[in-house]
Amino acid sequence: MKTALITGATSGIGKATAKILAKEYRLILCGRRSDRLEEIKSELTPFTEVLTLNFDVRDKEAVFKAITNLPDNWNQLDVLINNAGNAHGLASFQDAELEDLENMIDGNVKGIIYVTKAVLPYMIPQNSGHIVNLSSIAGKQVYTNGTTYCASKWAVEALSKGMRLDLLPLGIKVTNVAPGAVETEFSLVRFKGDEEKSANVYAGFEPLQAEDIAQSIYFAISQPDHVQIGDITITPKAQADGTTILRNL
Ligand code: 8X3
Repeated sequence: MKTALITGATSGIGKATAKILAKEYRLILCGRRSDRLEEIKSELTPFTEVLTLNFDVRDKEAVFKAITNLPDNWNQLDVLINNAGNAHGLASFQDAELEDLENMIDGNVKGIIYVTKAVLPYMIPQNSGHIVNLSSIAGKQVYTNGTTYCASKWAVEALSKGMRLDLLPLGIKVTNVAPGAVETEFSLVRFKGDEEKSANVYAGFEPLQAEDIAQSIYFAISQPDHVQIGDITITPKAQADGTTILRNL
């Protein structure tokens, strides 16, 4: 049975992906919240073997310590889903808190770099593997008040393209997944717990659900070995791009 490692596995797209993959993969589920990791582990253990790793992708030492020292029976890694990442605030560049901007670069960009560098030593000797990076519609354009979130996702797009080039001779495939509006805790985190603001993001149209993205991830990693799905952009039917959403259709 193949093994998949998923970051940000305790909620949203990460959790939905873990549930779908549990049918076919052994799972290494990574997250910051140990109580939630234990919950999802008990939920999925009836279906597959689950190993949990508790770290924050922004913490370089913690990432390498956790992934470098996998137990012997977990040392084959077939799929990496770089899902962890967040938006912190939605404010003009001049008004945004520096700490929020740093958090997005640290989590969304450096997090992917750390986790992927830690995972590659398992994939390289196998001469195979598949990396899925979660970008965003914000990686395809820039919108007002989104400078650094968009910059972080543009960086993910570049990382996906660059990894695909560099890892080609090693037999490792790279898929970039760019969702639009997905109804998860994403907006609640972006608006620092403001439920009204968060609910307004998804008001008046049918947003995507985490499961919709998980299905696309599953599709990408389920292709025959000779097929590489490079990019998937997914929006709700009511959304044309990062800021064009038709409400009350
Ligand atoms: C999340 C989608 O449109 O808020 O990455 O940037 S959006």
